[in-house]
Amino acid sequence: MKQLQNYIDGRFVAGKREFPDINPADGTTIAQAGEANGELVDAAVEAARRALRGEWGRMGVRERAAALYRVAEGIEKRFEQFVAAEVGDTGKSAALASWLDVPRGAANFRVFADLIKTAGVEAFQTETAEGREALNYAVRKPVGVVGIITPWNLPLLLLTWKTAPALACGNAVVVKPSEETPATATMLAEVMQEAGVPKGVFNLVHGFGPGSAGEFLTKHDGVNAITFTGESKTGAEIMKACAPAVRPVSFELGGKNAAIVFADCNFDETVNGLAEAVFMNTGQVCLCAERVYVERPLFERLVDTLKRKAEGLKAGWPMEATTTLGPLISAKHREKVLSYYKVARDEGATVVTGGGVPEFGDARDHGFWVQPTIFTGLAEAARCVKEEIFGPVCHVRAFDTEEEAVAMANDTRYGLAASIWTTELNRAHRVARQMNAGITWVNCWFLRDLRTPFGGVGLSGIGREGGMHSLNFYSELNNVCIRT
Ligand code: NAD
Ligand code: 6OD
Repeated sequence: MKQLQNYIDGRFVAGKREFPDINPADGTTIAQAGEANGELVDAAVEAARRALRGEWGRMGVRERAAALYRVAEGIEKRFEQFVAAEVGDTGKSAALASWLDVPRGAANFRVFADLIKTAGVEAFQTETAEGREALNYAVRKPVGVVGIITPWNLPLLLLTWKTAPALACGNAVVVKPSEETPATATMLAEVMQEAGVPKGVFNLVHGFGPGSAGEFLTKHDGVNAITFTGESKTGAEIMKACAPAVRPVSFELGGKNAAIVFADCNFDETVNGLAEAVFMNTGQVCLCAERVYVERPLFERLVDTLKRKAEGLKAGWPMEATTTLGPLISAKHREKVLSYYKVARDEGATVVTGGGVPEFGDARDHGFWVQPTIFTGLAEAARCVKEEIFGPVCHVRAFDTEEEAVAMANDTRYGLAASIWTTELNRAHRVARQMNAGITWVNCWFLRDLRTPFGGVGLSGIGREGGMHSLNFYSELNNVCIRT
């Protein structure tokens, strides 16, 4: 059985206890990962601190950027292996991992290497009261050791989304991937080693959250900042852990995202876009639309067409080219999603399609599959309209006026992403500006430019990453004021 080890100070280190890495497509154990205890987390943080004082700390921007380009190339050289590892851990289709997860893993390193080479700093010429002049300019310095904690839904994409800018800014990192998906993080450590990234710069600890590597990292005195992607309630726990040392945090958390469809939309493009927004990655993308509001004249046609799209998804083995739907990540997560399917029915929903578990008659029956599901008929206060489910499911509701649609879309404690589907330009701008969200897409969904601000409001997060926003979180600015 394959062993997935921690990576500390440039060496692979076995864990103190092992836990299974399970393939969600059929429930089989595909590897054993070694959990890092407190001692190993201490060793990882100390290695990172030493790296800051060593060769890495003295390296100029161009040399650091060159290391990041080598890491991007290293991912691309092992493209198929990364795809296979991501597919094994998540059950997502190889087609999706090849199109989204692995290319983004490499792109994250390239984009932030490019950016750090060209990033400017603020400078001001200041006139003093007595008529002299001062020159102010900011110096960008690394924050220090950054703890990076990531979830299981887009494992490589989300880990590299934080690791790349942190390293670009000259920090050393200790990363803790989800216990559900340890494989591509371990391969990334191999790539770091092959790319000649100095020892201690990138450290990997495997394990869980509370009472394990995740908690040890967030409470560690040697860590200067924590960046986290995951559930909102985990974010709250991490914030408490970081409070005593006033450790800065960047949080990308959950969502209960709305899509607003106006009757003047391009229907085919909209339904295709919605099918992606609801069902991509089996609905396990924080940006997925779980609430769809449709202008009344289009309601029945849209529900009917989206139903046919859902029923046309092919829940297949991940490596089959025709597969368009994977399983959920774990038995526990499936229980959660199925409990919401039940809650929806108890709350009076009409089940347009799905609502249960598919039967295959083969080993997939031991995996964690659910049917793609569409509900209608729920009150806006219903739990399934308010709470994040994180599965292949949405509720569709009709609206009569733009004001009503905006009010319902914004009636949430989350505020990550929204999408608006219309061909009326003025309406697109007007509605987009009113969205209580960090990201609003018009006539598209999850269309990314990595230089743009990414994050959410309310329960969806704290701060923004992306482009200069990432560089600003992963660096400290020291303003130098020189009187001339
Ligand atoms: P999770 O919060 O359960 O776990 C995320 C990570 O945090 C894991 O590595 C886990 O081991 C660790 N962790 C858990 N408890 C911890 C603790 N007390 N201290 C330190 N670490 C701890 O999330 P998940 O189930 O892995 O991921 C799904 C969630 O992530 C969904 O809510 C989804 O919306 C959210 N998400 C948000 C974004 C975004 O960009 N906003 C992106 C992806 C996923
Ligand atoms: O595209 C990204 O940079 C990003 N952070 C996506 C998050 C997706 C959530 O599941």
